[in-house]
Amino acid sequence: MNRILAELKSPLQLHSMSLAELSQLADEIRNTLCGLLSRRSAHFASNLGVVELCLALHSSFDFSRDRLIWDTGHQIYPHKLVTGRYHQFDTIRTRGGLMGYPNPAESPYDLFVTGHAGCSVSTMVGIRSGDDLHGETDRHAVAVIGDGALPSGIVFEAFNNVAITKSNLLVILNDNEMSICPRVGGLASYLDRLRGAPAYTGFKNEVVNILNKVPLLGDPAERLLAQIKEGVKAGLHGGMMFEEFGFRYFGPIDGHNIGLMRKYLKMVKKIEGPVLLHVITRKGHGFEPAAEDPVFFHTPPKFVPDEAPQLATSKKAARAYTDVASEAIASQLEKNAHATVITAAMCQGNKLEPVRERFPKQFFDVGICESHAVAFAAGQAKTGCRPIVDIYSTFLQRSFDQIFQEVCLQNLPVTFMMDRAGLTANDGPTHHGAYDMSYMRIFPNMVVMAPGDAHDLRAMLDFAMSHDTPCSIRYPKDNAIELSRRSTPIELGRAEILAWGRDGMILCAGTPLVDCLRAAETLRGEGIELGVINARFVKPLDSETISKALREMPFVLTVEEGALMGGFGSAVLELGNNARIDCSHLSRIGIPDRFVEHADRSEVLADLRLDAAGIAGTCRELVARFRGNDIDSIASRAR
Ligand SMILES: Cc1ncc(C[n+]2csc(CCOP(=O)(O)OP(=O)(O)O)c2C)c(N)n1
Repeated sequence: MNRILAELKSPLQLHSMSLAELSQLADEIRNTLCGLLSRRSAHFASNLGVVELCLALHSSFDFSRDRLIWDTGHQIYPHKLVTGRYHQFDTIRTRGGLMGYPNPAESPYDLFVTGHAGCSVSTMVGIRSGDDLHGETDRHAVAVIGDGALPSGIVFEAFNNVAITKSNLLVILNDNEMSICPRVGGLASYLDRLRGAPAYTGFKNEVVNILNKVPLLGDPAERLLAQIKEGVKAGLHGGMMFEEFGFRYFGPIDGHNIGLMRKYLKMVKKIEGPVLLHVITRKGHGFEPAAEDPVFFHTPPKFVPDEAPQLATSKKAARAYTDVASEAIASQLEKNAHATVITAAMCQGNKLEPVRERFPKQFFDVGICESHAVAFAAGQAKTGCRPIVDIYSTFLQRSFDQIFQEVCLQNLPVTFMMDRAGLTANDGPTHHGAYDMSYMRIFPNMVVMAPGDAHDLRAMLDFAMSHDTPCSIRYPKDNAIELSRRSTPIELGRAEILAWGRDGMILCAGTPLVDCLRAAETLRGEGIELGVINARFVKPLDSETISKALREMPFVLTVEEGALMGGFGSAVLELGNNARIDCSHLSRIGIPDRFVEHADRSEVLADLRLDAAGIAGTCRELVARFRGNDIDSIASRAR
């Protein structure tokens, strides 16, 4: 029984709790997190790691007035539990239930919907500035950011700005030595050194004060002495890099010691100007299997914490498009020593671990730095490499400008593998890969492909690696399907006609293809003969086949698991318009112009009528509407 959590009405009650009570509350939060995992997959290790930090923060600040942002937001569960959402917690990540990320619609304690890493400091600098402008200078501003998110370029843009604003801002660096995988890069080494140093506390301040009393005089020997003095200070004071940006650095301190953190928070609250408090936590803390294997336990599948065997079987997930992509990438690296693969901290999500092991020289993890990943790939391509940028569709949005300038404008052969394209379901709107077809197809030189099945995915990567312009391939978070058919080879701008039909045509971009075929099958049983085309290319479109369908068919329905605004269906409309074909019989289904809430994938697809039943239903309606079309009206489309 979670005695304290069940009764907790407001996080302000934490202010009057004893350390023993807070520690009891920490246990109850961990129980609740473990309980959740026995019901569904969710973020786990990161949440276990911040339980004490969350309690220290809420027992030191009043976030009904003070400001708090958890960067990325995947570690928000303890915060949700103490801010009035314990009794709904069981609904998290389900349709109509709590979101797995911060959500202002749920609670005033959540300031922004977040899910993409790195923006917390910028946003908080802005909030600080706004509060100051409104004369609300008493409101504390706190951003909690992980060591994985820290290297994101935007964090340093914010730091650079802080050096000018010198605003009252507390950044808490939650250092657990992990991104999803172990962190990488120069900052990782720097933080490793800081972790090894004793906490930067008053004692060192005193030493620095003494050193400060050493006078600085003019002759070379004294200048040397001054340099030594600065060197000693730097050695004593590991957080110099942050101080260069205008922060007062404190730490590193134990992020599982609530009492200690409260002392520090009390102290730093009184400091004028920006402060960075470095706390050390352990991902998975309090549940040993998660602490031992935080990579697997970042978002583990549903399991029963007391029953290890279930966990072992749950590790064997069905074969997903991501697996197909990872194997296809491995085979490219094997064939071609100049082929490389670049991930932005998503080695695990992209299932690239076997690729990393087999091809260490051709594998590059650049950290959560998508913009850099793309510009880096452009640089490699310039030298004759064939880089494959393997990034989730939603995170690739970060690199929009590098796709434009560094890749497309130079016409460099970089291949983009856009994983999680479409509806990622339980993560919700921050993670749906809705926009990639719209944002990729606008750039000259870019080829945009949407495989209809696993076979297409492999063949498209083959095609891309021998094609001399930028290419992109999108595939969803779904089980891979291999359609049994005699498939035609991938040719630039050539669709695959699976059936021509009589009563209408389904024109599909990507993996909804199998549901289009199912829908056609159902309707065949009702005497309706539909054609199905696997478009394969969103750009360039197969203008010959599509124009023919637009001219000859009573209706054409485009199907895509992507935003309707600017997506595949829009491209077909543009094609029709360019060819002066009347497109009044063209309908489009896809992701509408609104943010789609989290739910199970099958629920979201059904809501948007993107499953087989929905596609069949839409086609039935279109048949009813357009069946009466006589030959004259069809012929008039050619004009
Ligand atoms: C822009 C962006 N890229 C990638 C991700 C995927 N992602 C989610 S959490 C995470 C690791 C974050 O590490 P850290 O900030 O250290 O937090 P921790 O989980 O270690 O607490 C990554 C890479 C993301 N959310 N946003």
